[in-house]
Amino acid sequence: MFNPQAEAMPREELRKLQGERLRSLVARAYERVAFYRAKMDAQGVRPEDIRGIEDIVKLPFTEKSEFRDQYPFGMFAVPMSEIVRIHASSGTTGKPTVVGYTRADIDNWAECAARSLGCGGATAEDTVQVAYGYGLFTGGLGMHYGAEKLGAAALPMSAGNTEKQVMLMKDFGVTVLCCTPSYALQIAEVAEQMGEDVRSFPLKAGFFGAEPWTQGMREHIEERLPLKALDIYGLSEVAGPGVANECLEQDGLHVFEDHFYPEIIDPETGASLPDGEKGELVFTCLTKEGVPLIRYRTRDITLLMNSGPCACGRTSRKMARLMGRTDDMLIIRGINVFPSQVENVLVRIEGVHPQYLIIVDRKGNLDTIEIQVEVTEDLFSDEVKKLEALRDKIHYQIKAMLNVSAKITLVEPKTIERGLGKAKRVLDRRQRI
Ligand code: DLL
Repeated sequence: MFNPQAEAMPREELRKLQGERLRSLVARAYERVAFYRAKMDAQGVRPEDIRGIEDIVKLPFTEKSEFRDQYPFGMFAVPMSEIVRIHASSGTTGKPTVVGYTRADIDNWAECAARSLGCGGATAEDTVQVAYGYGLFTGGLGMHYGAEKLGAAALPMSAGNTEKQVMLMKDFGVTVLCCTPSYALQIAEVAEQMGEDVRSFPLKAGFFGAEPWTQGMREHIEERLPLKALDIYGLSEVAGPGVANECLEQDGLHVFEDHFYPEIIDPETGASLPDGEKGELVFTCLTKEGVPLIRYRTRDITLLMNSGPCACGRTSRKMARLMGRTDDMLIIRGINVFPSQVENVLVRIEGVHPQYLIIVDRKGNLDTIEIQVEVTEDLFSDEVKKLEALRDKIHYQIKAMLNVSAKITLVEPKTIERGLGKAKRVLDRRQRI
């Protein structure tokens, strides 16, 4: 364990700590963030009403759309002089949700990412290849700081350039790999194509997340790469990777509960559900300074396990592998994509109808995305050159908005199926093994 005192803390002591931290979080949020003050006032709850962690249910939820409406810095609780890093995650429209971190926030996040690595047995002896993207996305920098905090050697590869990933993995004797599960498979395949005997590499653990995957996928990866494939969960609004992580038991993800308090609610009614019941995962960031987060609805579906103490010795509650989402967010090559973002682009382009179909598939191990778009009658009978220019324009604007390269197919007017009820905008053909 990276931090046995925190990770194996007796439950009662943990509850007390959570209560203290919640009190101070709520007081800070109420005093410094107009958004929280207004929401708490509307609900008739005051900071003094929060005495222990059990009082958390009195607090209002925070929705992703509300967070985004505060763009860019409305959720910040400290002056910019105290912010040392900014990340952002895509929202349902063009504007992302923006998260600012104080130095203490970065330290706490690095601590949790280091604990995550520790869950897989990583230590200061290890070399950690970070093949999550570096940038506004939290994957790369999150695991990078975690590896450094652990005292391991961080190898900041970012995603892509797979042959080089394989070469350095071999030459540097990399022992720990961090990337999306689909990219892990891609690395294995490219290594095989390069004639490398990847099974003889000294890898021992992989921390795979940022997109949904399954037990079957884990078996696939573990057959190809000589490592334990572990599930790592996180989201930018809460911190980034390292909110929860599987230990070597590979049976549920330990939530780092002294920083991130989890709840499961009924997504329809908002009622709290007991451990063992499936519902929407909600997080409160007990220690966050830059952007305090209270009862944030993640839209992720899972359950908190009631399996009792874990054989690894950690006392925190475990959540099950994610089982889906309550909204329509797609994750394509680790990037969050909302169909409404595509629509927002299309409605602004002349010559197309906002009738479209997003087809997501998987070629080899990589996600592909095709967007079929209906063009207007006039344009359809026009010259090929014009159609090509239109296609390029859509491709460019989609790329600028989503940060994903999509294949654009222009189709004749009225060819995209119209349903009677909700339009079916997405065809997800990916087989999750
Ligand atoms: O994906 C942070 C992260 C980076 C997690 C690297 C793990 C590893 P966002 O881009 O804000 O942050 O996307 C968050 O991704 O609400 C889930 O729907 C999904 N997600 C994250 N981890 C997992 C996982 C990062 N292990 C959204 N399994 C979340 C399934 C995951 N889905």
